[in-house]
Amino acid sequence: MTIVARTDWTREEITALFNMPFMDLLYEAQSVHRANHPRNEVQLSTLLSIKTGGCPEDCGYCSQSVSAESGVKATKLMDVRTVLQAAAQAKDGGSGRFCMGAAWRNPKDRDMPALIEMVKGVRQMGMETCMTLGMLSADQARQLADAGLDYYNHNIDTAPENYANIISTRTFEDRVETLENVRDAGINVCCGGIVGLGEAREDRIGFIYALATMPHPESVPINALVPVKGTVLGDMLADTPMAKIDEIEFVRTVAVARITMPESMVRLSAGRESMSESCQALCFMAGANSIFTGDKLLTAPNAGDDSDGALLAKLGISAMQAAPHGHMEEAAE
Ligand code: SAM
Ligand code: DTB
Ligand code: SF4
Repeated sequence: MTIVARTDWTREEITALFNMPFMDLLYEAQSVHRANHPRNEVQLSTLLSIKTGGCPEDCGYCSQSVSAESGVKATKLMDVRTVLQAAAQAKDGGSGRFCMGAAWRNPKDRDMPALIEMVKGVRQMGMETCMTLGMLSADQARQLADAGLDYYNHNIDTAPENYANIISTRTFEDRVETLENVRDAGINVCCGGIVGLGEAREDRIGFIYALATMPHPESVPINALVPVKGTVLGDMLADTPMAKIDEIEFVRTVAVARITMPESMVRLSAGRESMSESCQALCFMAGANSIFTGDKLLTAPNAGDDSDGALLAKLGISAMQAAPHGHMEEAAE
């Protein structure tokens, strides 16, 4: 399925959405949601860190950067069998997509054969595949596409104007180049970012504006910063608790993402563990329709299957059987 939604949003329009009375914004977002997606359904994905820590990039939020003193131990790339065992477990737990993440600036060509085996193995189990490995060359993207990779996650993370305040080892344009390589290879794009980095409303506007004016990602993860001690931003937040993102402002960001990218899946990603049930419910109302399940993200804790199961049951939300953009669904048509 190709996304045809408009990409000519103006910054003024996005600002006006952020400024709407909260109830009007939620009503609008839920209306857009219902016109484009099955109601009361969320897509469930499971994350696995296949290569943890020791990352040469200096993203100020990340526990896996060599610049952070977070105590995360660096590991080598996991072997294919261990990855496939974890995938089988995720499938048993009802997950429809398995996302494999590596703390790399980019994969080395010598890593490609193992990565390709992982994609093929997970697909054989009947699950959708997603990887997030840092920057990809056009050739690497093609190799992963040939193996059957369904999604590639590569976030713009924040507004282009704010990028250099958060990461200095690469540019916003580097990110866009990988996104183009991924899209050109025919892989679905998963691209979003983080709020709660201490950014201003203007930066959140700039972040959504950047996403909504590019070819819309099939999936848009909105992460709330998980503050980790020993990272620049985690420590900043510990010193200035007032900097924590306001929940209503977080929900507004989700709603504006839903309205401006109506056909995309909007994923309520990191940060759910410390979010109230009511805030998560408001995010679903605002059009979020995808979450990570399991009790761990890559290195940080996640809400966990028991509390998620209880919350979804309480809200009358069920697991989506097939995401609208996956190769799996196309194969079934
Ligand atoms: N190294 C690869 C990369 O950066 O593209 C893949 C893994 S990286 C951990 C994937 C995304 O996780 C980042 O782009 C960021 O948006 C999110 N992330 C990382 N640490 C986070 C944190 N502490 N809180 C919230 N989101 C986080
Ligand atoms: C994304 O946007 N969020 C996920 C996924 N893409 C790979 C990762 C969140 C990571 C949270 C911090 C951690 O677990 O270390
Ligand atoms: Fe490395 Fe990704 Fe963490 Fe940045 S977000 S330090 S690129 S693992």
